[in-house]
Amino acid sequence: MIPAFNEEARLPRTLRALARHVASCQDVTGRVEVIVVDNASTDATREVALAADSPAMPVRVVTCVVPGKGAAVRAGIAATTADVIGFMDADGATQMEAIDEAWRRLALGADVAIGSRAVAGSDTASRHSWVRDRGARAYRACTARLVPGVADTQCGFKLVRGDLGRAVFAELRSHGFSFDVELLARLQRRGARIDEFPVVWVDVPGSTFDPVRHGAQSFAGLAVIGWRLRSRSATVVTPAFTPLPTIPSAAAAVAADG
Ligand SMILES: Nc1nc2c(ncn2[C@@H]2O[C@H](COP(=O)(O)OP(=O)(O)OP(=O)(O)O)[C@@H](O)[C@H]2O)c(=O)[nH]1
Ligand SMILES: [Mg+2]
Repeated sequence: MIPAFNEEARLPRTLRALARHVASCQDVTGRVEVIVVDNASTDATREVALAADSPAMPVRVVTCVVPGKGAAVRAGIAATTADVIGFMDADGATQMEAIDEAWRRLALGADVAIGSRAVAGSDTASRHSWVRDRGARAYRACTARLVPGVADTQCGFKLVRGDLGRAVFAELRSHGFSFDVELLARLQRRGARIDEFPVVWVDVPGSTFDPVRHGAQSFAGLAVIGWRLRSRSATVVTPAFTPLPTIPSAAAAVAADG
């Protein structure tokens, strides 16, 4: 699924690239469906999303009434039924090859495969401003306590087993950009195997992330997540998923949303 807020400019190119990629790897992934989740876009996000709908790659739009990327991704995941689900950003900054690598890792036994700009092999030649980079570094230092062992919580590309993903997303309370941290922390507490793999990431102008407003909210969000995870209700472990058998070959591939 793809969260999209005023993405009429960036979404069409991403959906075209995704359709091309899906066509080339469908024998491995099976049928791929895309859910675009919009909340309160004031441009033609909805129309450009629906214009990309095709029999080869169905696209539907879900409207989320709660604002924020986290709320949108949660609503999109709740609308899925597939065995493998995931989300990616509308800007297409993470290159599509990430789909193949994430899929391979799930097939080899990972519960979750997350793209990363901070592990060996990643390529992020074109990055953010100096200020944004410094902010991201400070943010990573803070997330290290909440999700130990994960170098880049914020890359906008993650695939997860469907049953597990739907169960964990239903628990999330973060509506903003920090939801990835809560997601990963809750997955770790369930004992999920999280594979972090390098991606090629190319900055695409037109970010919806305001370093001042969203930056401050993101740091505050971490404090709230830490508090929630320490609270009694968050420590209850619910055995909400059973292991998915490893996919032995392309012929046994499963369908995915987004
Ligand atoms: N539905 C919805 N989507 C959102 C909202 N805020 C951000 N998004 C989407 O979240 C994705 C990531 O946002 P970006 O603007 O790329 O920001 P980012 O990836 O965190 O930061 P950059 O590294 O600058 O790209 C995009 O697909 C946005 O459209 C929101 O409030 N609602
Ligand atoms: Mg982005």
